[in-house]
Amino acid sequence: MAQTNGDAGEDKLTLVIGNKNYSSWSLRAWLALEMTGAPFEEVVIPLDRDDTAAAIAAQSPSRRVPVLKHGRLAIWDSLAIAEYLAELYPEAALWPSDRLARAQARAVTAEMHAGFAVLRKQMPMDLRARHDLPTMTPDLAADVARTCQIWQDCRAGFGQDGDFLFGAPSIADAFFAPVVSRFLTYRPELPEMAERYLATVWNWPAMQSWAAAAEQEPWHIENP
Ligand SMILES: N[C@@H](CCC(=O)N[C@@H](CS)C(=O)NCC(=O)O)C(=O)O
Repeated sequence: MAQTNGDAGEDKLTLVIGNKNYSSWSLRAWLALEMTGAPFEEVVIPLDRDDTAAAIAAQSPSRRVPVLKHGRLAIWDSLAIAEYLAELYPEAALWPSDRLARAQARAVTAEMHAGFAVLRKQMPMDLRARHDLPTMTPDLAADVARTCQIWQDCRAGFGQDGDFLFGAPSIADAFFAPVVSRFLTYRPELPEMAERYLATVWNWPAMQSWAAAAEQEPWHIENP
């Protein structure tokens, strides 16, 4: 296990997540944790069942997943988890090492974390499914276009050393991975570079491992 700092010390890491086919916020934190290379346990709580709220409340102060348990700490919210892991495992370079690239990575990650409400609602993550494209309202089209613009700007400005937004995989890719899954499920028309980025993220071994587990899950949500 990589070196750890602070109070949590050598305690094991446990990530509490929703089911992998549906829980887009969980995917972000899980990919960030995978990138550290640290061993961890996962607890999967199936979403949208009668006992879901109680099961999550028993684990998470915010009554939301993901939540990361580390020693006496319970860290909720995907972005807080990602930042905690970036501090805990500096050698894993979860943020780009270049200051300008890192600033841009933080900006696009924050934008993803805080926005894209229409895209989230109209194209809910249903990783193993293929659905009809919803009506492309101006708001939905704007969210799709803004996503592609972000990918284009990051790739053109900072992506020269690899195929991810900032070359090597980073937290920014973890935060856009659910959008990649959504675009593969609903298939909006995308520019060539965005199609290439979809393939990059989909073929990312960590993403493949999450997708394989999603395929095996027994739960089905009719309207996710
Ligand atoms: N801003 C939070 C959002 C977390 C979130 O909304 N999680 C959903 C599942 S993807 C949840 O826990 N929903 C509660 C429920 O389904 O009862 C984050 O970044 O982690």
